[in-house]
Amino acid sequence: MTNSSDYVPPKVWMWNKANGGQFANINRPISGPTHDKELPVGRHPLQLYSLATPNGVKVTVMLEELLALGHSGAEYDAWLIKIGDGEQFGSGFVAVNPNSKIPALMDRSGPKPIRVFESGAILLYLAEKFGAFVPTDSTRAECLSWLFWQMGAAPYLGGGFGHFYAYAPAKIEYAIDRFAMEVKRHLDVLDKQLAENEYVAGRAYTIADMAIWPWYGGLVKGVLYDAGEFLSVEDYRHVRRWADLIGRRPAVQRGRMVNRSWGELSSQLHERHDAADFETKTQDKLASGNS
Ligand SMILES: N[C@@H](CCC(=O)N[C@@H](CS)C(=O)NCC(=O)O)C(=O)O
Repeated sequence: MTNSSDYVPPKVWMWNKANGGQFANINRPISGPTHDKELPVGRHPLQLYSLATPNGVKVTVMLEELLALGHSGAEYDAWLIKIGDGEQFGSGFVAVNPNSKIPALMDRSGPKPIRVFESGAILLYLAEKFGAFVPTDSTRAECLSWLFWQMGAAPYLGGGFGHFYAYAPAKIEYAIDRFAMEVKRHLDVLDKQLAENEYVAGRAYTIADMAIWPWYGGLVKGVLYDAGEFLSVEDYRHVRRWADLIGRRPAVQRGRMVNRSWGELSSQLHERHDAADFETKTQDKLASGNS
């Protein structure tokens, strides 16, 4: 790879497969499937194909919250998609999300399956389907504004800051500075909002909190990119107060475990097909033969 300071872009960009750093094996400039592979389908109305990254956790938290509220129609099978192995490029997955990214949801509760992709769209779809976690009063606009704020902001945090701070093959000061500045601005925006409001959109816990918490909650608790000290996250005390509040919710604690394939074995529930799986199917239990 050319040193960033020597690099002069050619007239026409060409795909150099060796250039992509940590994600070289999965990043491609073209869309569509690379191989034929049907997706599994379980017995529940909702089929989720995902991984416990922040975007994936948004949806599993929502599903666990809906179940905790008593919405049995939100029962779901969660299937693990190993994006590092390119499973998002299987033909079955691409049919659910042509953009080849987790999370992807298939709603099989009606006569015709409905596909939903993009985590924000999935949250809103489920909120409207079950009439929960999205306000119907004057605070609805606030909730949707923060939901879409997150969808626009997260690529700067993940694809920008996280990529250049944690994953890029070289530490490029310009890129890290640019995105650290933007991410700190995001944290300041949130901190001011949460100084005045218990939850992001006001008094009620909504899909805006579920969308923002896995990213910015993780960041202020120092678990994302190991960047807590670098970004002085202690300064954002209102975001930290809120991150703890959300993190204490039992449904959030369950949602974090679903489709998780790293960390403590007891925190990894690779697939979720039943509420009892949290007790019996985590990786520590499976390893000890207690399934
Ligand atoms: N805007 C999308 C982003 C989804 C996304 O970036 N997913 C990542 C994991 S967090 C992914 O599937 N990456 C696989 C790839 O890029 O090939 C959403 O919110 O659903």
